[in-house]
Amino acid sequence: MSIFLRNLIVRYHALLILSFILVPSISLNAENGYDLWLRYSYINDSEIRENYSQYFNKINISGESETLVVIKNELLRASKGMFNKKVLWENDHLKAKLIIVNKENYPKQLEKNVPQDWASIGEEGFSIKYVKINDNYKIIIAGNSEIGLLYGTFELLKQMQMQNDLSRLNIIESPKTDIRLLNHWDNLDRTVERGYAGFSIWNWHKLPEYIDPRYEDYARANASIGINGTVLTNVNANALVLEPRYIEKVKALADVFRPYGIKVYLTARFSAPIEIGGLETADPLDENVKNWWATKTAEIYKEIPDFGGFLVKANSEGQPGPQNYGRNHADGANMLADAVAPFGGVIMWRAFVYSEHDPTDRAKQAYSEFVPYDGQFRDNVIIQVKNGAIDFQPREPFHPMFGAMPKTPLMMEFQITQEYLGFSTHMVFLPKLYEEVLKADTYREGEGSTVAKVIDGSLHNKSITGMAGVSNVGTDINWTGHPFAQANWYGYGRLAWNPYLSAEEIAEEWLKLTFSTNPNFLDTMIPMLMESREAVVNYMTPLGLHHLMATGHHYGPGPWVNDLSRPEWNPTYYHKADKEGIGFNRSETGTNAVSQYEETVAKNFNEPATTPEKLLLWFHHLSWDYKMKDGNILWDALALKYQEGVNQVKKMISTWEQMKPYIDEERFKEVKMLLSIQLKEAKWWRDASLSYFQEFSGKPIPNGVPKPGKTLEEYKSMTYPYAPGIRPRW
Ligand code: BDP
Repeated sequence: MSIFLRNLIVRYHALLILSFILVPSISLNAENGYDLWLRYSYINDSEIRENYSQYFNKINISGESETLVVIKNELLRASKGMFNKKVLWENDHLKAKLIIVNKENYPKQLEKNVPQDWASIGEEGFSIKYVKINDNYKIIIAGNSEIGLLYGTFELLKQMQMQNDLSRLNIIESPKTDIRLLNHWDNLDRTVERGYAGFSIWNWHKLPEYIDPRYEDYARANASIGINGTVLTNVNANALVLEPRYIEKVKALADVFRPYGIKVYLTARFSAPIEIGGLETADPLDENVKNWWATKTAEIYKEIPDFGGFLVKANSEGQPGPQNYGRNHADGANMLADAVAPFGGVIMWRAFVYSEHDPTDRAKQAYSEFVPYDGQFRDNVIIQVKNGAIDFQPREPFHPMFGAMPKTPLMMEFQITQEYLGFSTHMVFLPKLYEEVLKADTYREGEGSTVAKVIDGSLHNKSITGMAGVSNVGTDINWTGHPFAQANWYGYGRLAWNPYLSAEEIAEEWLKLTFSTNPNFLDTMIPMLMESREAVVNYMTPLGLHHLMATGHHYGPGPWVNDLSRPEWNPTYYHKADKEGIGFNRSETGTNAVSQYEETVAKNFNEPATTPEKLLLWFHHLSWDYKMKDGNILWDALALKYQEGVNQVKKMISTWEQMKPYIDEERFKEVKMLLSIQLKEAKWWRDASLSYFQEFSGKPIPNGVPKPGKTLEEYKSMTYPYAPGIRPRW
């Protein structure tokens, strides 16, 4: 029996004994969550500890660079935490137990004994091999670049933290996308649009001199999951960040991040040439405008030679853009692309556009505005598309643009911050949402044309690929507000690296790294995480309903709102409840948004019978008496779904109670309190929504669902002027 298996069994037994006899006496160290998934907690099992720590007695790293220093520091930190031991460095690779080496320094002798497949390791990838050379077991981490070595080191440390069997290590990994970004919606005044974890971690006021140690920990955390870029500023951009006084601050951050393989990017306000450049126009075809951007870009690259490029939100929600000058998105994007091209920069041009002047279904507008320009964008432009056509709802069908622009690179934009999913109060494991979208089949090149294949570029052979996640990071001690919101940052990074990973394996990894490798804990918590996303869909927007939240801050239910100046800002625009029924008719008999999908997909979505019930009301307006697959009428099914969501949260609470023995008290209590708020809010969503929809259905609340505790008027009168994350006025 392998040591590994034996240890597992021993631990199982120990656990049984513990959970029956010793539970009250266990005390786990309080943790505030700052260390994220890089806790390197002490390994109590002496056999495993000794087995792992032998590799830290003789580590050989050849070469000198900032990234190698980062690698060494991480090894020191991990060794101190996991074994309470120092690291011993070994100059002779023949004597070393752990060798970390790039292609350039790879010793001839090793090449003979342990050949590497450098091509499949790729520019940012790595291999980790457990090998026997002259009767000695060694681990070799190899990469073409030092960043690859850094990723490989983090992978080895992850394997150890998960207490995996090292003798099985034979990994070759390389990222499947090129640009793996966090998008910070952070403002220069340190507020964070849709941020629920405190203020922005960028302390603009004290930069460039004062380097908060958090910057480095942020970089470590990101590098450990393969994130290689960060857009520092809000998509609702402020031109000031392009002024020299801010560029020097951005440079200071770039210098901190560089050794971690992380590039900085900025958002570009399209009207910056007017606002800070003194020009009279920002017309992308105007020579002065082109020159202004070219000069500005050169100025940035002079300070930050590896600056990544610009992210642009144009002609959307009041932001300026090329259409202000009668130009199109390609004109705008290409002008900026020309400015950054000499320096190897990219332009990420967002497809999140909709206009109050366009009376067509909001869900159709991005596709209509972009698809006709397929093939007209420069090579260094990538279009950044949200996962769904409306706006980061708890559930949306995949965006019809995916797969529909074969000649243009498209990158995914997911939201990690939980704007529409309970802020940082609700436990919602978002990799489940991401996975659903990535696995969706666009059918654009026949069956199996998944969104993941669009994103990794394999469907249409793209030269640049990427993924962006709207960050949920702030100044809260645990970074993300809810301890479980860390899982969404982690899971996003893992999927940006490999969009084919399953949500379940991510849940397992994250739980092991963040809480415990105890099998009882994992067997209970993995299913809980996996279900948490469906729970929030059920208690907020079941059966394909969407955009029902209150105005502005988006906190809590507001399905009744119908007095906002722009029709498509009103929830009533989306649910269209009336005496006849509920739902948005996007079929051929309605707005025909289904026609933007490939024929097979469109055909399914066009008919209620072939539309998945979880998306039913996204595509169809159906009678309250419509018969669902289980025989219930729609009204009853809707009410029961709301109740199911509430029940799921109740179950989460009792599951969490059982996890007490495995969690330190601080995080246990924190999550417990948050779950009780989640339950309160889940009930609020159910009761307020059903009271309102009942006005139209005229039907009784079905058995099994309690009657709402307040009148509809009372729900409507609840206001929350100081709910967090609201978009500041500017
Ligand atoms: C919406 C947010 C808004 C953002 C916008 C965007 O409510 O704050 O500015 O998306 O993505 O989800 O541009």
